[in-house]
Amino acid sequence: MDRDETLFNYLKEENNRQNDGIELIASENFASKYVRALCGSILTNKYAEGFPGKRYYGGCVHIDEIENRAIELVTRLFNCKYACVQPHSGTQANMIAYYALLNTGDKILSLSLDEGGHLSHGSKVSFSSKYYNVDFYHLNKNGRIDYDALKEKALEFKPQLILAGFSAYPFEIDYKRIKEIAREVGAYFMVDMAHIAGLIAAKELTNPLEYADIVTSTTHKTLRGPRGGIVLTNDEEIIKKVNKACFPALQGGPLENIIAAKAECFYEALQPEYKEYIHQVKINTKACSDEFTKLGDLNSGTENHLFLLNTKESFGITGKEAQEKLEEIGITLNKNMLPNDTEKPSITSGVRVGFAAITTRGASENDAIQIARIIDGYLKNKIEKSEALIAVKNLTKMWKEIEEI
Ligand code: DSN
Repeated sequence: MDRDETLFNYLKEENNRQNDGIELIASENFASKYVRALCGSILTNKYAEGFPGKRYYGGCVHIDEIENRAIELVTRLFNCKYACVQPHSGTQANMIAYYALLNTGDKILSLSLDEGGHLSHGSKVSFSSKYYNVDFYHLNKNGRIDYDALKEKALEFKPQLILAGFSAYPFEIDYKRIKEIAREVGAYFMVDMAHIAGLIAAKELTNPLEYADIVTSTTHKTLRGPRGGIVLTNDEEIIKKVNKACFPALQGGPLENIIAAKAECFYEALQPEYKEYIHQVKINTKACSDEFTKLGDLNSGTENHLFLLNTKESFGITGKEAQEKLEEIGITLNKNMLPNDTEKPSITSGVRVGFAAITTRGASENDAIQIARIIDGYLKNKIEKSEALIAVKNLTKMWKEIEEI
């Protein structure tokens, strides 16, 4: 049987785009060829509803070995006792965590999307606000969590669950403080570490499992694995509820090809080279943010793998305009709401900049500085498009190539 050449041509074009561009989307990365091989492996052929040792299908002996290996590696990586590695995505992992711990209509206190939270943390367009009663805490004028106001809000709102862990928050989180507040109001403390899981694995940021009742994550951002989710905990009763929430309540057959790829990414994240990689991600992110500051461009600063750049103040254009203009020269990033943004989410006053992806390809601190200069020059109309395109090409041709399959 012939393959669909149209489809494979699209794949080739996308491969060229990934190799020729500067990828600054903070939630993206380039998974290893082993991770990608497992995603596309024969494991996709197998049905395995249930969990290791308790499946609804025969022939699961090797599937059980693979899923147990993923659990063993991820609990070692994050120094915790229990894991569910079946969630299909980060949003599914969050849905599973809520379903495990809450009843419909229970109260969740979280950070809103426009201040750095996530759709599944209670946005009005997400299931999370339809099935749960969500209120929000806020950032202070420096763009950091206002812990005193969070406490006040928790005492007044009396949530059953307090949620931390964000999509566009460039600073360390004081988990200890939030845990104390959660305990005071009798709430569960949940952390969605999707963005920073890799930095936690490499011990470059505090491990929330020391404080939280339940931790969710994706596996494809800084962790550099396949697209997917996980739920972790140190509580035996919670993992039982999580597994039941995952299957049969919310998901069907697990994607064992993806679970194998997750296991490979956990293995890779346990290696010394991964620690060096994450350390370099932090160095590159800070170097770029500092260079923008030197150039007079307003940005959030950073303590992790990302920062927010205020495009309105710095270049007189919205985040949407900046995103589109940079795409013309092969720089990909995303428009992002800034704290107290007056623009709509589809417009925004800034962009989010992250270094997990291109650091995997070998981008250095000097490259990160160079990238700030290209963006600044192009968005201030100080350099021509042709000149910017050459500068982008000169950088990307020095980096590791991403193979097509
Ligand atoms: N977590 C989002 C992001 O940061 O891009 C995607 O859901």
